[in-house]
Amino acid sequence: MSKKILIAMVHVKCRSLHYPRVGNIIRLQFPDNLVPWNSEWPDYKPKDFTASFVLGKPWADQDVSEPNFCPKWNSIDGNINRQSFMGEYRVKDKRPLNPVGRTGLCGRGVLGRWGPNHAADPIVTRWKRISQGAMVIHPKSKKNILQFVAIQRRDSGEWALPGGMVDPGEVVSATLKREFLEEACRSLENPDSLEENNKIITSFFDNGEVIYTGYVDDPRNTDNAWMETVAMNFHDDDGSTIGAISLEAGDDAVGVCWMDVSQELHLYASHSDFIAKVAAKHGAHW
Ligand code: RP5
Repeated sequence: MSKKILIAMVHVKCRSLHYPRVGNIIRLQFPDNLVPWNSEWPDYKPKDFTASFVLGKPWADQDVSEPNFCPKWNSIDGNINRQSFMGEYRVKDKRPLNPVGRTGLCGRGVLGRWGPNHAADPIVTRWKRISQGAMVIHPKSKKNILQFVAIQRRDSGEWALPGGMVDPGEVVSATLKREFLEEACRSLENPDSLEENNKIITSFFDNGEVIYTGYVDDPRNTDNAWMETVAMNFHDDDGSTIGAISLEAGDDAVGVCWMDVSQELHLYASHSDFIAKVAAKHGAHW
């Protein structure tokens, strides 16, 4: 019988020295072997940080010390999903523990929810073609080149998928479509062509395939708050629908483009891993 080898996930981007978006918050630095909670580190005492702009926001939880804050961990809590794709997470001293392990910072950082913060990432793809319509073949791999819609994030300047947070009570399919329109396709909201565009988009977003569900190695993660996502691929094989529309950045995006898929990509958080899966699924150049 073949033995199953389990490789523990080690997060990297959420252990960088400087915590993002806020000045001068430093994470404790440590080697990979100390990431899992079951690695002995009795003196582990990272900085406790929750950004002041998070407090009191309608999209954020209250502090765990508030007597009237009684979240139902590991459950659907009213219209907030506090379940993790990673299984049941532990709660210590009233705070959920990051299922991957230590990050060198506790509190919520800039994230709104204690525990999982759920997002959705649309991976919209088409084949790269020359203007006459023929597909472009990569000279080395001899495989067709896939392109996906990438946005440039306003907060870090990094290129990323046009994903976003799932609103309380929102179904993931609605988040995927909403975030794509807000961040990459502002032009489709033009009132003159809204009805026609809505038809194209609705049928396009009806046919997606789940690529990944789970933890995201997001630079904002902490020991007590982390990102999880559902990444879905929506593919325009002949480039005639979404593949033909003009992109326009909006909301939290300052740039948008059709980006060639290859292993040279350096994207935000774990997004390159999702793109690698999509390339393999389509047998595209990587
Ligand atoms: C990432 O953060 C997810 O994969 C998703 O792309 C994104 C959601 O956060 P915002 O873009 O709304 O900040 O972890």
